[in-house]
Amino acid sequence: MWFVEKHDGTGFMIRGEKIFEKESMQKIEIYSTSLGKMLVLDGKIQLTEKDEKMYHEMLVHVPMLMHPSPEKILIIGGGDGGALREALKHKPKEVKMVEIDKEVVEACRKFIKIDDGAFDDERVEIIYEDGVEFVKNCKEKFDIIIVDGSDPDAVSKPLISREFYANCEKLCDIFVTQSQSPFLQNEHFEAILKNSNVFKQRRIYLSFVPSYPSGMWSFLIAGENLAIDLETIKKRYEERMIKTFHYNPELHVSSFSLPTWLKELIKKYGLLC
Ligand code: SPD
Repeated sequence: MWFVEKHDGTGFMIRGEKIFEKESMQKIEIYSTSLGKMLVLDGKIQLTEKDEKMYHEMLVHVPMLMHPSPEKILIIGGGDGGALREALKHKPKEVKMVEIDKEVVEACRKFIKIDDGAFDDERVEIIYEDGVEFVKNCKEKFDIIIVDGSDPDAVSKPLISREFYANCEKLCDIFVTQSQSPFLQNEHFEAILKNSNVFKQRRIYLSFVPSYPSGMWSFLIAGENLAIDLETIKKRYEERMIKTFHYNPELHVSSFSLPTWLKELIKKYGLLC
């Protein structure tokens, strides 16, 4: 069968067989495809085995390497375990993962298995709770907060609200969230830019993720001071002995080089370019 994800008159097609389906708070589907196992939530592709590292490595290593010693990490979402797997490569003391939908974790553990044992790591605590409520009531501080939400249509919509960003800002040194396709999903992308102005400094960086709408994928990183140079990133990457498939320090720096139209758009919302 062909699975098709459509966006405003465009679409991404992939051939595969459905191997799992469940309706929980969202519709969870898992396919076996020509790009490996594929997770789909409410009709939107969340990962394929072939390109998930192009997303998870960029989501996680960019903020982690911008921090001198990331020891306490909070991941909101990330039920497939990909972000967790990457965060553990920095040898943090503890990682809390707050996932709203236990069924996603269970389905991914059974059928996708990209966590490489991360779910069972003794430094990891998985909390099944709404991330918005968690940060509202949280008294702990984190070095990094990583938001690995699904598309902000239903379940994940509160993860792009000003209230959520304001609560995260109080709790961490560096914040990062995936911020959709700036090319095809302007409504979501601009809502994220608008609502995140609670942070002192914000920047956008990009990765190419072929199975996501348009392939052009963005991340918003925020904190007190986001300045960093290539030499420092290289040194940290080597000292921490990080092994990656897609990420490297040169790509880290170049991912902040944005096309003119995107620079102009984000400048309107007061972000650094
Ligand atoms: N449809 C693209 C949505 C991308 C954001 N979610 C990715 C989750 C992978 N852990």
